[in-house]
Amino acid sequence: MTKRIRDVSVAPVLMILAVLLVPFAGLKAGDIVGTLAVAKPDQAVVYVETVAGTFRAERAKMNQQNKVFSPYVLPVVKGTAVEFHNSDELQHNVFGVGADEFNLGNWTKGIVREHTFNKPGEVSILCNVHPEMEAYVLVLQNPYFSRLENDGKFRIANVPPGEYVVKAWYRGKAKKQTVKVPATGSVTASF
Ligand SMILES: [Cu+2]
Repeated sequence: MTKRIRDVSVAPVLMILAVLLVPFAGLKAGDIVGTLAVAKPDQAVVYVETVAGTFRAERAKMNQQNKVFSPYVLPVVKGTAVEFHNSDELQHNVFGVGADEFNLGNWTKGIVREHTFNKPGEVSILCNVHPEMEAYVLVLQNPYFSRLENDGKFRIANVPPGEYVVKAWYRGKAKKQTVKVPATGSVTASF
């Protein structure tokens, strides 16, 4: 009789503990940090190749100004609609080759056209009016990517714990390595 009373009184406490602790189990995540020694840090992206799950695509923007695409490389999650802006007093064109092929035609200042990137991979962005213009859209599976600070440092934050292939992309070439992300803290990827 005494035993039964004790069991009954403990059960609700255990249930409350379980309810409190379970959500925190899903919040465990670590960071992937490192440095990429490249001449132009704004032309690099470091990203995790594949992470379990499906991820929401945000909208993104690429500009054309002074006959230069900006940014030089735009990482996006698959399904992202990218707006292409023309900020110059002349005609530009936008076409893509590589993982996705399209041509948005030519247009003048103030007009915005867009393309939705549904095919994963690297897409070269070019302008057939100005052959010297070049940029890239990297269509990625997940939002775990990072640009570089001016000193080459990167941090991919809040990655679910596990083993991943990390790629360091720079001006059309990529190096890769495998890292094990801890439940808390960070792991360094040395390229
Ligand atoms: Cu142009």
